[in-house]
Amino acid sequence: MQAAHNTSMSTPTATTSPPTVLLTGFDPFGGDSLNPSWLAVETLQGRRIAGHKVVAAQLPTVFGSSLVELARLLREHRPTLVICVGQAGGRAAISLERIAINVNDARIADNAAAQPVDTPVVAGGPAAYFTTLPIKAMLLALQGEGIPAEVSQTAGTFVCNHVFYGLMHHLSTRRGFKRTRGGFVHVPWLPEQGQPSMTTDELVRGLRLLIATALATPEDIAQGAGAIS
Ligand code: PCA
Repeated sequence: MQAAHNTSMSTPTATTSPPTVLLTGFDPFGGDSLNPSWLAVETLQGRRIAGHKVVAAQLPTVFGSSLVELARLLREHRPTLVICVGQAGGRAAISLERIAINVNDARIADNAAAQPVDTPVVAGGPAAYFTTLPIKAMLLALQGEGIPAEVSQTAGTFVCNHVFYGLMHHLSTRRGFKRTRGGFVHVPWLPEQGQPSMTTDELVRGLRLLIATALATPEDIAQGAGAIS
């Protein structure tokens, strides 16, 4: 019998930090006093999931500066996985966003009183980017645990889509991010904000499962989830 050749045994671990998952939420906007995306995300700060360390950070609900802050976080943490999370009032399930589009079109002002209409997120950038998260595997994982979930074909045209597009543009064009996967997830209101809603506990459970599933699924599965129209 041959002895197993295990190179990881001889790799020094004292100075190497675990790979990082960057998880972001937003501050409250549009007159709300809380944002479930941040309340759920912040509970996961510093948690270990599948050998990765979670870094939780809040982004401002502001066109432009949200992306400046996201770029800083990406430079600082060099994550292997990025999931940006935002509130989508009126939705009844955790929405796994498929596509980010190159347009800002705000119906309300952002938290810095800006309200861009029909401007590009990135001038000259491609019309859209697809998520690089395994959203079908994530959908099945959530549904398997009885957590309401759906694939969404639009993240809107406000700050969430802006951040989603900016994230995907950064990952696909900047050096050093070729192997970083990322995407966007919308969450419903909390019960105190209105209906339909999900509780913070359920959102946290869902986010943990999304991270674990993404880390365990290098290639997404083929599973139909599209609407018939
Ligand atoms: N939701 C908004 C921006 C911040 C948030 O949590 C959106 O869906 O664009």
